[in-house]
Amino acid sequence: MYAQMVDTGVKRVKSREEMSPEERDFQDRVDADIKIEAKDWMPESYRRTLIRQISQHAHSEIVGMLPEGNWITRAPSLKRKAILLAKVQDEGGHGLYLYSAAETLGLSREQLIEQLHSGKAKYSSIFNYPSLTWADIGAIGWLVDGAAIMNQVTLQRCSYGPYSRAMIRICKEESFHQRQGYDIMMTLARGAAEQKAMAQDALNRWWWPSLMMFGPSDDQSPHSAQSMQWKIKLYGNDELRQRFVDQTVPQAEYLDLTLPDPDLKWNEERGHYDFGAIDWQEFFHVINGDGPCNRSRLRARVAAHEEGRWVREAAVAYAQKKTAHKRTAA
Ligand code: FAQ
Repeated sequence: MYAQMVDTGVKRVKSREEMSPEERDFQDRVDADIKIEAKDWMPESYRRTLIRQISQHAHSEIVGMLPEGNWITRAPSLKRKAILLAKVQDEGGHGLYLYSAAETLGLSREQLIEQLHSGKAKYSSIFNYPSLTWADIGAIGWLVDGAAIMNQVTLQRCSYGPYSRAMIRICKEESFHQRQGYDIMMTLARGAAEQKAMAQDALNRWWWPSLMMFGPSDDQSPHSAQSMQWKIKLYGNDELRQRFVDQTVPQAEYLDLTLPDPDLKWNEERGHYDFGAIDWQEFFHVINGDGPCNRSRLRARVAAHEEGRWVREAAVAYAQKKTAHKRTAA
């Protein structure tokens, strides 16, 4: 039986009795953990929800290259530079897998990119914050990749085959990314007083935005109930956020850094850390286009797309030439 919800802006979930026979069959397959593939029948709103989520995820990966790309030329050593370069390239690759997964649902890459550039499609709130110092690269790897993995590990088991398979590879790379971020933080936290202060400052600025990455609280999340019924999401936003807090507090203690939350404390009864109130007003400002870097991030993406046009055209011309050559040779 599926929860009946009052219509409060949070999308209503159909009861089994209200479903059409096709919808019931579809739900039975989802409940039996049978993956849904691109050519299978699916409710139109399942398809639309997936396009929204997967494309938002793809856009996040490629916009997420910008705050880190900002530090490639200023990395403190050749080794750090090579590692960061590889990480940023990985994020571009994640974008590619995810755009490909979204394309299986019937939209072209051009349409998806156009939705990003016109501001119609969202990308993760976190990438609208600036990376001000080298320590931010550590904080992004540790916290942002850490929050991303917490969410993505569960998406490996989501109901849509192409998305879940893309997630398996992405998660392997993301866990390496998190380790490299923590390694930067450890070096800084064990370095000179100035370095430790820089690490603490980065943690202070990235902590709360990282918690916001999980999305609004479940009672304010319009899509969660339906997405969980369809196993597009396996857990609610609050549960994953709590897991992230529980995992990260001991890591901060090990670094001897302080999380910027006076209300953070272990709750013996719940077996979890309690934490302070999230500033949801800031979150909604950011996702509605008014964060510190929204405009510059979009400008940079549009410029990169325009400047890369000749590369795409050259690649297509080369592929066409090769096919024509093969045909004449055959
Ligand atoms: N930012 O009802 P819900 C990464 C929107 S990857 C912006 O809870 P849903 C790797 C949401 O779209 C990070 N918007 O929505 C990396 C909806 O808007 P709409 C990205 C947000 O979809 C690391 C509205 O609020 N990861 O970081 C955010 O069920 C380092 C209502 O929310 C993914 O995308 C947000 N944080 O749950 C790369 C994972 N949260 O359409 C480079 C896949 C919510 O109604 C460097 N996505 N919104 O106007 C998901 O798991 C889900 O989409 C959630 C949101 C959990 C993000």
